[in-house]
Amino acid sequence: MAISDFERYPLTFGPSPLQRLDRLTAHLGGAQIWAKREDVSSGLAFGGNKVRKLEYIVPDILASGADTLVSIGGYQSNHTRQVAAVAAHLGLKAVLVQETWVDWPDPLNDRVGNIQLSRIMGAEVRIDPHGFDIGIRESWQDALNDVEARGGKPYPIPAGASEHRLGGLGFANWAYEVAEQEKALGVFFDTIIVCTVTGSTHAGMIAGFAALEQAGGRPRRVIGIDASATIDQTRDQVGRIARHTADLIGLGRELRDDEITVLEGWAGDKYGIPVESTLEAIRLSGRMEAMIIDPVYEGKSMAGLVDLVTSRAIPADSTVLYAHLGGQLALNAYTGIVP
Ligand code: 1AC
Repeated sequence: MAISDFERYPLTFGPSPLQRLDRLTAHLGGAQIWAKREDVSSGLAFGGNKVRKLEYIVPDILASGADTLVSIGGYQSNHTRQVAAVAAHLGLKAVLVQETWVDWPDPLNDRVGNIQLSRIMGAEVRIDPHGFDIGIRESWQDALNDVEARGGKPYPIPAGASEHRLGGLGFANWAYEVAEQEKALGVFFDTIIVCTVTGSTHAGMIAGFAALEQAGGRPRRVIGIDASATIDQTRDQVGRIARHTADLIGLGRELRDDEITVLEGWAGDKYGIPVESTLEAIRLSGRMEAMIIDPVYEGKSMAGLVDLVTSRAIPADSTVLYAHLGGQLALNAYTGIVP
């Protein structure tokens, strides 16, 4: 099968926009930098990367006859907010387990930003005391059982939709979308920078770009910047999901280990806790480009980009595509950090 053989239920406006970041490029003085903006890709509750993943999962949801989407994340999960949005859009219910993934001392952490929007959209929000873990969780299994016990038909969507068997397809298709946009604009992105935590955004890109290369496209680097601070688990999950997705879209060969690059160094000690480089990246992106990024995901991947470009680990003749995944709503729960 190829990516085009999978059914896709449209939830986005169309291809997400590409934007040249000219002032940031000039400021860093090296590679050309562009962004692809998943944060403005959909009208469903501000969109984001999970909407794109859910486009490939919705046909399975509808075929299952489920009436309730059950998912999980931290209080400020972008993913659960997008599940709530898609549930509202489809006329389904949503039960969201919101674990205590981030020990962040903002008194409004469990009330503003993503979680507020999920409540507005009618989701049942369950605050849970468990800490950060990208794996499959008992609290989520309990929520699935509870929906069944009260006569509902749950549809399970794991954290970030990553461990879902179709979870990598949205970003495998992103690679094809980029290739089309490149043709139209006469540009080639030799390096992609993406934040990675639960893994399927990054993994899907790896599989999609590998398939494009297999079909005669030019090689490029897909660099994941870890924001989980549990690097071994994330690396393992990215590799596993990338290989599974490559298989689904008919790559016809095993992905090599050197195609799976997850770099550490910008996550700090804990998921969700910004460090100085995160804050500098948020300010830089805001002041140079009015591009708003967040302390959990894009602030960390932008910090990685800045260092890789200024150190010339990404050479000055490169053209870099930075994936903005739409994490910025979490800023509401970080009232103390900027400027
Ligand atoms: C970690 C999946 C993740 C979220 O928003 O919950 N990005």
